[in-house]
Amino acid sequence: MKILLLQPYVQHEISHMCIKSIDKEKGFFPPLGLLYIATYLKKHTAHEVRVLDCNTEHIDVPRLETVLLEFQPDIVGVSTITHHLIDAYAAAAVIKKISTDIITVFGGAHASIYPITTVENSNIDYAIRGEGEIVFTELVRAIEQNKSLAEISAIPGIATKYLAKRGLKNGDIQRLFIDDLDSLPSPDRTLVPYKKYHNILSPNRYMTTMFTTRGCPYHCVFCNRMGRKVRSLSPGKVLSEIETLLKLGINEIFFKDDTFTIDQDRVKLICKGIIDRNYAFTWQVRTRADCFDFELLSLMKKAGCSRISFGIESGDPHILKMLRKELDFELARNVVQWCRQLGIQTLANYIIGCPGETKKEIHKTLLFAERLGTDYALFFILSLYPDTDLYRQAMASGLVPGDVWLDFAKNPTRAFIAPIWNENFSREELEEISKNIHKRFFIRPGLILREMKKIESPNEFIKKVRAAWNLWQA
Ligand code: B12
Ligand code: SF4
Repeated sequence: MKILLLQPYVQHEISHMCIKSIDKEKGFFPPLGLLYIATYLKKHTAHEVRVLDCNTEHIDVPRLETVLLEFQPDIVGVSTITHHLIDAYAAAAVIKKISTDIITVFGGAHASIYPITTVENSNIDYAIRGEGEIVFTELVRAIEQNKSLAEISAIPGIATKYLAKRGLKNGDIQRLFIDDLDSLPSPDRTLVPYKKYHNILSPNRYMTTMFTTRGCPYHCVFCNRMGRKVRSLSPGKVLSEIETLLKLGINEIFFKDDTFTIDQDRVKLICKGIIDRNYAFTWQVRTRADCFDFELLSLMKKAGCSRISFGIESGDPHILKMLRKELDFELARNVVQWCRQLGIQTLANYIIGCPGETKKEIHKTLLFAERLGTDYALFFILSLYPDTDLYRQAMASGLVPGDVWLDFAKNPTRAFIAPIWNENFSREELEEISKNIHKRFFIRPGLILREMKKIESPNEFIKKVRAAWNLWQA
């Protein structure tokens, strides 16, 4: 059979939690979830598998129709987050317009929250809840073997119209996690034009993303992540994936794990491996500021780590407590200082518009950010994502009028506005505050001078000037 796995072209993202001027220049990351699934399928079956990232390849709906007519897939898997649902549904509609025989399967963060609601859409046959490598392969096998809808509906992790008609709810579908990550083949980046991916923070390099763990054990109330249980690739498997990437000419890796340094001993082994094997590339990680010691940081620097991104969230301890972030400010200050000493760049993410927050607390966050002195800082407006504790609190308190995300999942319209915690500020006020904070943080003579010194190429210079100009005009 022919299987197409696609990431739809995004034209109607429903909300931006960061100001658009920065968003515009940020670049694209490869569709890692689809690459994992495609590589697994190719290893375990003989089907013809293609991955299409419509965004980097500029394939809008009319062009998708042409691609579908040419490739003639039997099954199309679509990956989507809730925020891109309008475009994902448009892709499903065009697939079924070409032929109702093409089987459509949805997966990703959205289908994992709303599997039954997803299959209630007439253009979608199946939705997978959770990690898709094994279960999608099982589904493909079941389709190949002409299994009945009732038989397919008995496979854990799959939502079907059969189950929807029998009244099952979204939460009734089992959410699957893969325990042994080493059993998965490393995602084959050559299935997409991997040299086209770029990011404002690495404008002149061949970059890619990588995951060495899945899941996060912390309990931040605003977050929806890949499960609480942390599962890790062994250091050996991480190193062999890195080696493959280097052979492809990739020279920058963004480790996108929720908390890369959650197991410090494992990271030390990875760093020692990179150093011993003389792998030459730069890399950056996302993690918490309290999962470090100086020895680990020094080793990371020696192994090529160039930037660390932390979720600090707030400069006010009461707000942090309410967010259940449990972050030690003192440790965060130490880590940023160690990074400066070692020459590792730092990026801190903050959130404004939290429950109970007034201008006083926001000002405290800004002052904290300035004093902390990370190289970059982003101030996001708190968005109440579906399936998070904070969203449930907002519904229970009446701040959000009912389950607006579920309504959107059933009937996505462009008029939908993602809910925020608007107890003390309107959306417009928060957008204005966010703009002003970014301007104050970024448009400082000291920071501009420092940025100029870091520029390595004319291309990088143009991108940074353009982003700064957009920010100035915002
Ligand atoms: C990296 C990342 C980003 C990156 C890159 C996104 C990209 N396009 O690749 C950046 C920083 C750009 C980003 C931006 C945003 N992101 Co983001 N991001 C993530 C993150 C941390 C990891 C995603 C990832 O690559 N995972 C690794 C792969 C292996 O896992 P996966 O993609 O989930 O795929 C697995 C399964 O989902 C499933 N699967 C996936 N697709 C398919 C398809 C089929 C057919 C099947 C069967 C299965 C399947 O199988 C895969 C393998 O196991 C997740 C949080 C998390 N930890 O998951 C949030 C997350 C996906 N992002 C989220 C959001 C909301 C956004 C933004 C809208 C935020 C904003 N507006 O400010 C933007 C959208 C921008 C954009 N154009 O994509 C939400 C989505 C929530 C939801 N309800 O859908 C998440 C879950 C985080 C959260 N806060 O809750 N993001
Ligand atoms: S915000 Fe970060 S630390 Fe908190 S639960 Fe989510 S992934 Fe974990």
